[in-house]
Amino acid sequence: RDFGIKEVLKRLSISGENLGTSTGVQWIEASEGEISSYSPADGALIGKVKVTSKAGYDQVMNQADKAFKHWRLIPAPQRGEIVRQVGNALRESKEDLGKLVSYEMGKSYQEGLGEVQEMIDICDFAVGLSRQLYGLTMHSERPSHRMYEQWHPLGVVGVISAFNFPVAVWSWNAMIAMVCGNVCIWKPSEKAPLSAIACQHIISSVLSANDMPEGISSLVIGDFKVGEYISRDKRIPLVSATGSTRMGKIVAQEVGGRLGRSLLELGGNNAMIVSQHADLDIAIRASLFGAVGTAGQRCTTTRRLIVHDAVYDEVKERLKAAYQKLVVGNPLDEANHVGPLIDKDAVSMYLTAIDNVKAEGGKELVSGGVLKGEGFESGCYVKPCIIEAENHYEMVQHETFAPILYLIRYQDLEEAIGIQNDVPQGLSSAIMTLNIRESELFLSAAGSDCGIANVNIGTSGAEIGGAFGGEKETGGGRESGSDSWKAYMRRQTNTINYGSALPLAQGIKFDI
Ligand code: UN1
Repeated sequence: RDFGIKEVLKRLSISGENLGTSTGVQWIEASEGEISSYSPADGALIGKVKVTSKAGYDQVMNQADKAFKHWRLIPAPQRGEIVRQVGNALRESKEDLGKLVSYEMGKSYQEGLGEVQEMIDICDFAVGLSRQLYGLTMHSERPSHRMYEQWHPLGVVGVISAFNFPVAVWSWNAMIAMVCGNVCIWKPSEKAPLSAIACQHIISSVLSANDMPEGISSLVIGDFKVGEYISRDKRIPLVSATGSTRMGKIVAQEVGGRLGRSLLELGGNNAMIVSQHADLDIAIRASLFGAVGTAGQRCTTTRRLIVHDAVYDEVKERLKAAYQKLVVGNPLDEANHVGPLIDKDAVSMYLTAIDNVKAEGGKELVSGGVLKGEGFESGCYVKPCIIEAENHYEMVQHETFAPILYLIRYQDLEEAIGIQNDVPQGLSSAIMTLNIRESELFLSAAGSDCGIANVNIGTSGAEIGGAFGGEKETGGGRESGSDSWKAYMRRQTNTINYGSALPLAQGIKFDI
């Protein structure tokens, strides 16, 4: 069964050979080599994409630079109107784009739809925001003076996104950046370039319908080399990058070396504390989805379950039973719960992690392994597994992008919070408890050190309305909702003297 993929590709303007470089509406030839995109679902070649050459990148950058000078002068609510149309275009293509994401990246069709829904929601959010880019006014210490602040756009924003949310993370950045008056250059993951090309076709239809110049939202394709064009380019004041901590450190150094800004959303090593006061029905459901959803390839995936001694055995048995019911298989088939990993490299990292954690003393409660046979020909399907482990194990300290859940036992809550925080990453966290003292301690300054801390819901599935991101090696950036828009703007403080004298600040006398 091909689940109607051929028609989906046609409707999304994806062909066997695709240009990967777009200045907005136009696609340009300037390329150097190509990337083949294979589906981890069935191993089939979906299409090829031309990699952007340095000359192609420069062409994109020059257009973007010019477009910024135009776009920044369009009133923000009118920019919002264009983003509103992008949201509507996404609504029209929701099923198609969701299916392509699912087929190219391997997440379930339901999750593919959910990802496109996040894009639609962020468009709505950005439209409202376009009338709310508020600055403060303040009282001057000098007579007949007025002070206020304004927020201005930065310029060309570089967006580097990862394979696991191949389209939503772009939209969180680009839609907010665009209402703020910036133009964007997007380098999607080289593991999911076709989903990005489909998005570029969607946004370009809106840009051309509005007679917008080239350069407002452009696309470049390639691996870290193309990423370097962006991170080293002095003309790009902000680089927003999502991916591994390793990648983030390189981007941060390159952008920091030229004193540019970076907004980083890197690895997570998210834990859920299950207290003896938890509603275990909720805890089991949340940990199951958190650990195996997207085959463990979300930044917010639940990787560690820190369980109170008094309920440890019950949680362990119930989870084992739930894992037996999981159906792994083609992500487009809605009967399946878990799809494949992105590629065979990811499979070998998964296997290495399991071997290493066992060598450190970990005990497999639900065994892992690669699935073989009919339907698993791509070689990317693995068994979600549970391993009893200790938090200090090297592998437990490390983010493995796969469905491996570590079970850890605790005796008292302060110890559990200590375990939860004792990893290099700080993205998402959760506690399952019906005890208000416990939940409030977990949310206090002495509680979770993560950017996201939840009570009685899991670590993944954050809503777009909140600021998304985390601390420590997660990189410190915040994207999407709340006042994350400020990262895409520069603040200017303005003092205006409407009197006829020139009093100096701090009461300084300077008379001649
Ligand atoms: C990511 O994994 O890169 O909270 C982003 C979630 C999604 C976003 C995850 N809304 O799981």
